[in-house]
Amino acid sequence: MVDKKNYKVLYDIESPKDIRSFNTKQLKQLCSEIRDYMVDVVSEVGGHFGGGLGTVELTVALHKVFNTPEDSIVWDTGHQAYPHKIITGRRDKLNTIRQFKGLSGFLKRSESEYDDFGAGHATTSISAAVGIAEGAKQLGIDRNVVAVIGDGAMTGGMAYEAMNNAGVLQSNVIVVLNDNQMSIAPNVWQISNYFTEIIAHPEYNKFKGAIWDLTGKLDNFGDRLRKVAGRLNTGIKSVVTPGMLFEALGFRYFGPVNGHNIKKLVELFEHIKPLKGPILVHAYTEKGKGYKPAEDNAPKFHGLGPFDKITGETPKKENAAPSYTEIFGKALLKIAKANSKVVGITAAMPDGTGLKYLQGEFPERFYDVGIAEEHGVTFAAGLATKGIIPVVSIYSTFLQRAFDQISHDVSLQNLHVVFALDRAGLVGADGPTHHGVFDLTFLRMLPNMVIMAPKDEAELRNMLYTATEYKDGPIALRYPRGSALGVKVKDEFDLIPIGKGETLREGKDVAILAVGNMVRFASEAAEKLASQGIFVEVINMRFIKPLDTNLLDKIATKFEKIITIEENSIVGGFGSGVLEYFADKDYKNSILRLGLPDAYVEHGTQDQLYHMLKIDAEGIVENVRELLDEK
Ligand SMILES: Cc1ncc(C[n+]2csc(CCOP(=O)(O)OP(=O)(O)O)c2C)c(N)n1
Repeated sequence: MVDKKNYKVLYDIESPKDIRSFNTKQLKQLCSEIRDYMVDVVSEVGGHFGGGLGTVELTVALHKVFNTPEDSIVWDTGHQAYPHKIITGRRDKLNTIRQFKGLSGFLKRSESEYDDFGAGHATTSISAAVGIAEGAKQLGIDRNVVAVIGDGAMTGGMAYEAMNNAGVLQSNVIVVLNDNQMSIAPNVWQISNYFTEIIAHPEYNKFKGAIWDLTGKLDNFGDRLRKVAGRLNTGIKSVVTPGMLFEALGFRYFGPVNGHNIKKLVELFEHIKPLKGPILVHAYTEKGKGYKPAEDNAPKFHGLGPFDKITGETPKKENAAPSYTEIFGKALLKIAKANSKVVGITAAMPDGTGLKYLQGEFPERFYDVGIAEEHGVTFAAGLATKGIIPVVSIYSTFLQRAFDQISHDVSLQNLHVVFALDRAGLVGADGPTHHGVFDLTFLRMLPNMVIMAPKDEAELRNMLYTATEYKDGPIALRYPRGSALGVKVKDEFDLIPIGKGETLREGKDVAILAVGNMVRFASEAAEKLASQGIFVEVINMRFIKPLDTNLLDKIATKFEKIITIEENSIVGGFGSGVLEYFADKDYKNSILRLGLPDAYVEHGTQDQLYHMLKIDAEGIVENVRELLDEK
């Protein structure tokens, strides 16, 4: 519970303008109160946490020094922007974060004029900031533009594409590298080893004072040092200027700086504010800073549900069935034990994808490529050319990044790569940036691709096994976020015949062709409708591609009215595939496609969203009755 009495300055802040006159003591007080407020609120409602605790001083210093919102701050990914939300007029709504109709968990342009650029996916900030800076240049406006990017996000290639471009253009962008050495899991950023080596180097420590001077007061000395450094060989030079890598890309490097020293940060930002051209500020921070349980367990506190404020303990879920992720991860391990060709690839999500089980037992057959989905896919394609069976486990929403790699490197060459798309469908609180609702569409258009969606965890295991055994080309399975259904799972695996659906329930009035998670809702709806005298045939199609055309032919003759249902955009997805087949065959049945609309769906719980979109059991009942004109 938030008790206003505990706060001396926080409630005086309605916008960043209110902190511009603060002295260091007041700024420190504000930082401490922002942390307390985050603990108070997030412990009650859940949300992203550790990243925000690590950016408190950076946030306050940036909003103090820069004239936001005229100046721009672009936060990468956006999960670390809770302090930013708190001081940009959203303090009192923070307790609605990630809830239906509440604040977004990420950045959102429509939410605040201080959110210069929407985010949710990683590694977009520098590109967007360069665009904003060049936009200002085009319009003849003088504007400072800052991108704040984590070391995790720096494992994504787009950061380097953007820096290269900024260097070529000599754009007025300031990139703040928020380096806490963590992604969600420990980061796999090779460059951080380079920094660690330099910073531990005795020569660097000899020059350290001068390096810091480069960032501020003794600038002339800094320039002289640079000239000296310029004459040294590369190895020694990098010791004197640890940011040589960034300098090679055309950036001036400042740092490393302690990202929790508000006084130093303010001085530094004041100093660089008038400078022109691309600048990189390297700040070391600690994820979870100031809240012991989060400092001690950064992965857990990256994002979580409500927790005990004093102990950091999260309540145990009672009797919940295991998640699809866990079922997948354990099944993959079992398959890998029997088939030494199978390896797993994750893009920075070993826990989130369940690959941690494989990692634990076969670390040499587990690859964390960083937040580099594009590379991960082409890397898998390379492995597949040598007969390795890569299982690429990426959330549906993040796989969007790698579309060309799936097409050009995998499908076109018809390589046996297994795509395991976790979090497919509506993900709930993370909202539109994270809903995985386009994969059926973007995979279905690709030649050679097989696409499956299990109705429950038993089928998920069998589909994964089938995918690893299938040798003919790329094959994908997609499954939802959250707990599985709790059905009985037998230990050994069964092969599922490719392109074969199954009839789960016979009916006579209407047929529902369902895939994945929607099969259970269709079955529940059929049960309800039966008690109302309406008899629905329920078919688990299993395969979005290839479609079971024998089954479709039979359905076309047996039923006049057919419903397709999928947890994907109805544009170009499973229902579209059925429609195309019916059109090609000149079948005249009437087909109603249920699924997600051609619009970005907001955040809320999964159940709220299913209900809103009328694709839960109740919604299907309504749809069927309307279709049969019996309402
Ligand atoms: C393209 C993409 N892949 C994966 C993710 C999932 N994800 C969210 S935050 C995060 C780690 C980010 O690490 P970093 O940038 O260092 O920020 P920190 O949390 O450490 O502050 C990951 C992998 C994502 N948001 N976007």
